[in-house]
Amino acid sequence: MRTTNKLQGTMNFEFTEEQIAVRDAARDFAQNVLKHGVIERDTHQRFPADEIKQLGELGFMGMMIDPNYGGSGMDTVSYVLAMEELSKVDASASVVVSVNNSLVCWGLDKYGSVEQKQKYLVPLAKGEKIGAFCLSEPEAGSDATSQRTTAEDKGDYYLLNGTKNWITNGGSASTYLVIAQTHPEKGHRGINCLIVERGMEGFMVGAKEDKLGIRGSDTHTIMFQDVKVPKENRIGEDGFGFKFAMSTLSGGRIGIAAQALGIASGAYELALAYSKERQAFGKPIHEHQAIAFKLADMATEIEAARLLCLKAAQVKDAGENFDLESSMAKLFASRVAMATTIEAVQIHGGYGFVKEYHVERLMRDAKITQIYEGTSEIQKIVISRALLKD
Ligand code: COS
Repeated sequence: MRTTNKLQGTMNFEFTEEQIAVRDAARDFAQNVLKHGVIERDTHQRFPADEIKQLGELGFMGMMIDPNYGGSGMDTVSYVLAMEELSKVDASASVVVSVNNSLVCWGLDKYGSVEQKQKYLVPLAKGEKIGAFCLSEPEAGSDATSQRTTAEDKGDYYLLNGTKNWITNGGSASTYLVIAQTHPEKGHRGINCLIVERGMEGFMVGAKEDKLGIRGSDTHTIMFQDVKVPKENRIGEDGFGFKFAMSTLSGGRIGIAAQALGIASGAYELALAYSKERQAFGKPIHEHQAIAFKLADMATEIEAARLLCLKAAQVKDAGENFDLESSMAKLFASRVAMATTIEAVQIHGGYGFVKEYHVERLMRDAKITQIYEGTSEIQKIVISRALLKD
């Protein structure tokens, strides 16, 4: 299937047996394990620690990582399929999976040294430890080059000082990839990424955020006060940190696009089932065209989002540059997640407004997919720049 000349390659619509098995395993886990307690975890902002441990044992925490480094050696298509299934039920658990897989493990696997992979990647990919990615700051979210956190070069170590905001897995992680400025005069080319361990002297976890959605995931401010980070914990060459962050986020956006897709398809499936059960004016509500047309729009948009997610995954798996495709997938899928969940609540009427029916939570969870790992506005910058580039 050829698309615009800026989008590349062909698209294969057939899944392998392995991809189907991964999707089915994720679906079983979501329906049989995650569903139980999801409302309670959301209400009390309780981190799904046991569930994440089990996902690690099943190989879902380092899906795209070489088995030699503790991973499952799967492709990005399998990752998208798994993320959709998990996110249909519990977007809080799926963001933990997404950050660990694509922002932390994938970045370490692609750009880390052999020693860094042996020491840090193996336990993260096995799910024995959890990782966090620290880029955003109180005054640098979208404008990611304006890092105020500093990593002063002190010879055989960096002296790390600063504050990071809205860090997913902030309270539960052991390994933090921290973006910091070493050479301010060089702008983004002076930025480094350092591997920081929880427990290093001067490392502090701030208060947990009280959030609108994905309330089961734990989001914290992280502070560094004169943390001495050994030089061997820098990823890549001196000054590679910004490119590391951009490249890693590009892959992360496929995970979040798939999360948004799952939130949308989860809400759609609930709305479809409800529309067959609920009677109004003497017949099931899906027999009213007002509801049937909503379902038609929802299903069509979800399918389009699914194709964009799979396209981005296939381009990445082919080893091509996937920045454009991942941003398109995230921009569109997150918009579909928001629109679909609002309609799912509407179809449920008054029941949609109460927790027991799940769709209000999915609606709250959907919003963050338009914000984290690059807002929708940032995705439009990436997309338009790629389209307009000579
Ligand atoms: N992979 C590798 N390198 C990349 C890249 C990618 N996907 N995207 C950009 N770069 C490189 C560029 O090549 C450039 O390097 P050189 O100047 O050496 O060529 C460098 O990064 C800076 O790129 P650019 O000039 O495009 O930077 P801008 O300041 O214009 O910012 C945006 C670009 C806005 C796209 C970027 O800052 C961004 O993505 N911001 C959002 C960050 C984000 O997602 N925050 C959420 C926090 S994580 S939850």
